[in-house]
Amino acid sequence: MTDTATVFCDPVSMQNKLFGELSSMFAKEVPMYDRSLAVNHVCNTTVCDLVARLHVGFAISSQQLNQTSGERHGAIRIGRADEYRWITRYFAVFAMQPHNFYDMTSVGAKSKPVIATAFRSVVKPEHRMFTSLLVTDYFDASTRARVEALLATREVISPRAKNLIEKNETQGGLNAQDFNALVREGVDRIFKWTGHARDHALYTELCDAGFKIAADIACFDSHCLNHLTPNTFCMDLYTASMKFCMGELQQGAFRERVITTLTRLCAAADHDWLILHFRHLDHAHVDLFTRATVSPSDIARMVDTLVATLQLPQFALGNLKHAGFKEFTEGPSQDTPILLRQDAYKALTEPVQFHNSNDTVVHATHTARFGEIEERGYATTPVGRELYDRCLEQADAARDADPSLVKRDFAAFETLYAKPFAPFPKTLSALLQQGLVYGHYSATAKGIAARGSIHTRDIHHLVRLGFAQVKGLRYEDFLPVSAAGIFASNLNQMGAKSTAAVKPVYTRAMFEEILGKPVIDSDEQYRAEHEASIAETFAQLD
Ligand code: OOG
Ligand code: NI
Repeated sequence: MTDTATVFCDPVSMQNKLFGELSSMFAKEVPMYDRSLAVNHVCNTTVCDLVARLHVGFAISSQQLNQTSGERHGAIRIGRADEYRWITRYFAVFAMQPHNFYDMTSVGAKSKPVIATAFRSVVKPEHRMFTSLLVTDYFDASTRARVEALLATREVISPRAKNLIEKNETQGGLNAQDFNALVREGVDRIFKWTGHARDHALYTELCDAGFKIAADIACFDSHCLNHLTPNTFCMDLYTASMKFCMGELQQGAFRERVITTLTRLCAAADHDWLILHFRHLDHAHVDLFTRATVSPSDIARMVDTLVATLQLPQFALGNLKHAGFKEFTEGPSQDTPILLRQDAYKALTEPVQFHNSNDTVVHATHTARFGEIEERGYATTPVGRELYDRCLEQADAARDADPSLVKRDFAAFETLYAKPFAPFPKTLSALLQQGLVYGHYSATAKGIAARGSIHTRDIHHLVRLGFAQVKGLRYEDFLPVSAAGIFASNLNQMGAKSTAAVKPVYTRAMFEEILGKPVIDSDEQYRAEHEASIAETFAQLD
């Protein structure tokens, strides 16, 4: 083949490019997002400094740090089934497949008229897009008709974008020029915020009825990014730093929190923690590190440096327009390294021009885009997930029973919230032994050398003997309840019940019909990897 146009780009590199460009776009649109990335960079650098003192031999280049910090998940909300199908096909070009069916219409008081999936790579995902679909049959007939009529008259995905998607499907790939054009379609049109909306009357009615989410979807003319979430190495360091920069936490209290957090990190940052948090590390690397101690005065010096950095003018976030930072982090307690912890600065109130059908223009505002951050832990088994759900329910109840505690006495709040999570072990090996999380096992050189003289088939025992090693599988997906909590606190609105005569039931099968392809069940994937790695380890060790 001589035609250079048939040289296809690697979809995963193009996915990195897409998310890099989306991040630049979002940083230009939302100055607070841009600054929060800078705060996260300072925090991650502090964590790396601490880890380097704790583990002699640990090193991370600024390029590796930037790469690791480049991970993002976005959230978009879509109005029509045909749009949703096109978006599914769009992400497929970038090797992103739908993972899990999230039914947000049945999550109790936080229920919303959306069903969703997350697009991501099947292996080693770095980026994700949580993609919601508005289900209009959740509403009474007249609201439904108005929402559908408005949605019917928009065109978010251009003919050019559709052509490129189809070309990819028929050719089995795209060249650089086509890929770049498709990235531009996403960044300049499909996921871009325009500040233009339609039908102010419908907008107001939906918001007043408790359906801000529906207003956010139906009245706007793009699938604008609602948030673009980076990953942090230490949630508590980041949230304290943001609150300090936003003027919500005074210096004394900030120092105290950072000392607590860094001291905890010294205890938590073992080899498993390193492998979980740093993509460039494996057992082969961490086994070469030697453990050192970090003294309170080392920590005090690190705190001084952090405070001095965050006092620089570029971190004076109180000067930017904002609505404050969320009061508490969603997810497990800080000492329980499972699933994911998420937090956010609250949604900004932004100017919007509504163009009504009678040619009038209304200048109003819209509050939807917020600044989320996350830290990922180990993927739980169904048993672990069930235990998590129970612990979370108790922790949330304890928190809600004394809602002002978090402001009054943060340390007491942390203790209160952590207590219900006591049934969870805090180390990877204990989590694995109790069957609460998934791992990837492999034989060690020592194990292979001992072949023939090994007398156990207990995988945990093999690890303890040094014949096998394990790394915890990272949770790469979402939690509907946590997502619903994020929605609720940012929009300042709980869920709202269906106003349809009969509340419809949404099934995965019906959702898959909209997508035009099956949804991957990520739990099955984690379990398959876990089990295959054990079988492979047994085979290697005979
Ligand atoms: C999606 C919320 C889900 C998360 O991190 O759980 C999400 C949305 O706000 O549209 O992004
Ligand atoms: Ni999110």
